[in-house]
Formats: sequence, structure tokens, C-alpha cells
Amino acid sequence: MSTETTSAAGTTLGAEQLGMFLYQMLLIRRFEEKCGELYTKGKIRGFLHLYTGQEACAVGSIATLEDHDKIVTHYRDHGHALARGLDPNRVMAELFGKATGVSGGRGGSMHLYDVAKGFLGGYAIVTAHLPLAVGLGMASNIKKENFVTLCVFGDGSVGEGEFHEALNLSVLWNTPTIFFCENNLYGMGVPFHASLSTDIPKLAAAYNMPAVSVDGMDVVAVHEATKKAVEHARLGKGPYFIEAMTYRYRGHSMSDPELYRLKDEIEEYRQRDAIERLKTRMLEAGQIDEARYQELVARAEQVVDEAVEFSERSPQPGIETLYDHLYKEPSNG
Ligand SMILES: Cc1ncc(C[n+]2csc(CCOP(=O)(O)OP(=O)(O)O)c2C)c(N)n1
Ligand SMILES: [Mg+2]
Repeated sequence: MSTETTSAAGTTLGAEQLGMFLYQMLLIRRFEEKCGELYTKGKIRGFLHLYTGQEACAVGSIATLEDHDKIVTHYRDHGHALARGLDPNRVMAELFGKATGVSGGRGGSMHLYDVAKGFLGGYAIVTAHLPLAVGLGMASNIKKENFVTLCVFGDGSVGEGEFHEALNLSVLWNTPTIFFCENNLYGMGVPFHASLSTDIPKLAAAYNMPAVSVDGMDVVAVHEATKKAVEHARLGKGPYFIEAMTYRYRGHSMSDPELYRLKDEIEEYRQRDAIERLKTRMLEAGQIDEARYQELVARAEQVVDEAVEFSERSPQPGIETLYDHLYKEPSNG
């Protein structure tokens, strides 16, 4: 199976849809910036991996899904949750560890979850959710429910055994799975080229599924590519692989001193920023003006401020819930 690079040329998306993309990316950007601030103030604790720079991946891909479709993703999951329409108040409250959080304050940043939205996690173990996505695909086939699963993961997954097991079985079992690899060029501090000797779509195509590479800093290109993949899977043609080339502006997590890359490199990618690109494209096409853009910025800011206030005044989980969600009741002995 051959691989190709897709582009956004000739899109038919209108001003309303593009405006929605712009707003969602602004919301994610603001949300993540606020999370960074709150972490340094000690309001958010534990692990925190920010999605800043990668917004186009979540927004462009998730917009192609229907309500009954499913998403499983990795620990860098805030952007996917917001793009899927999870309540920003409850996402932020989860990061605060509050009872009103989407996972009842038990999951934190890496374990966002909302069954009603088909958002089935947030997984901290690299690649562990790829087999789950194949299992969901089997469920869709066996129960004839015709939902597709968008499975998001990083380039660091490609060297893991489960990656290969999942891709192979998804083809053999013809599951409606979209494997969506956010290649941000690093797995923690290891540059991608130091961990893989070939390119990712080539590897995926070797399992006999269509595999494409797309500019993950271009929300329209991501949308076009994922739309094709979803159509393919929904028609019963099996899995589809997308590599989205992207970049994270912040370190791997909040505790990353970033000694492995130069500031120039970050600047270079900021020049291709997905928000700026879409804004420029819409300005040039007369689909937005500066005043409208500023309205979207202000709305995103307000939603995030409200989410913080909601989280501040939410209660901690009660002590009586301490043993909830455990497989085994604690013994008295
Ligand atoms: C099985 C497993 N091995 C190692 C780790 C430690 N770890 C956490 S994140 C990470 C890097 C993953 O990089 P990538 O998949 O590219 O995602 P990114 O952080 O770049 O979004 C590693 C090695 C882990 N969580 N799980
Ligand atoms: Mg990576």
C-alpha cells in the first residue's frame, strides 16, 4: 500500500466552519496557557503535558466525527477533550482534582474521560490504548453499530510492540479505526530521527492499510485527511493511518528543562502557527475581520476564566469516596 502527503488545496469549508476551528484552537491555546500558570502556582499538581502548538491536530480531526463515534487518546489530552466538546469547567476541575471533574477528580490531566461524549480516555501508558481502539472497532463490527474510533498517539508509540500488534490485528479484523499519530518530533527529550530508521506512514502501510502524512499545523489539511479516513472506515473498508506533522511549543511536561532543543527551532515552528495561519487565510478570503477575531479571543479567555472560577469553588472528593472505583474492597486486617 503506498503512502502520500495530503494538502489542504481546494477546500470547500465555509466561513462558519473555519470560524469554529479558529475559536476551538484559541480556546485550547488559552486553556493550556492558563494551565501552565496554575501549575506554577501549585493549583494544578501531578503530571501536566501541554498541547500548545498542536491544536490543529485535535480540532481538524475531531470535527470529522459523529456523536456516536469514539476517541481514545494519550496523556496530552486536554485539546482533544475540548475539541470534542467536553465541558471546559469540568475538564479544568479535573486538573484541580475536584469532585466536579470529568473523572470525579480521580484522573487528573492524563485521564480525562466522558462516556456520554464517546471520549474514552486519556491514557498515561504510551501505546496502551492502541489495542483498546482495535477492541472498540471489533465491538462496532460485532454489534453492527457503525461507529469509528479515532485513536490518537505520539511518535513515541511507533517503537512499541503494541503499535505493531494493534495495526496488524486492525487490518486482519477489518476494524473501523483511524490511527492518528501526532508526530511532534520528540518523545520526551529524544528526537524522532534518533529512534526510528524509516518514516512512519511507510511502516503503517506495510501492514496493508492506507497511510498518509499531513501538515499537522494546518487545521484544514488535517480535516481533509481525517474526513477521508473516516469515510473509508465507516464504509467498512478497515483501518486508516494518518501521521500529522506537528510541534509542541512547551517542554514534554512541566518538569522538562528542555536541554535537547534550541530556542531557534521553537521560533521556526511558531512561524507556522496553526492559529495565525487560519486567521490569515480567513482575513485574506474576507471571511473574518480583526474585530471578529478579537471577539473570539475574548470569548476563549472568558470561558477559561470561568472554568478556573468553577474549579476553585468546587469541592474536593469526599473522604467517603476514597475506596470507590477499586477492584477490591480494602480488608480490615
Ligand atoms: C510504556 C511506557 N513507556 C515509557 C513511558 C514514559 N513516557 C511518558 S511520555 C513518553 C514519551 C512519548 O512520546 P510521544 O509518544 O512522542 O508523545 P508526546 O509526548 O511527544 O506527545 C515516555 C517515554 C510511558 N508512559 N509508558
Ligand atoms: Mg512526540
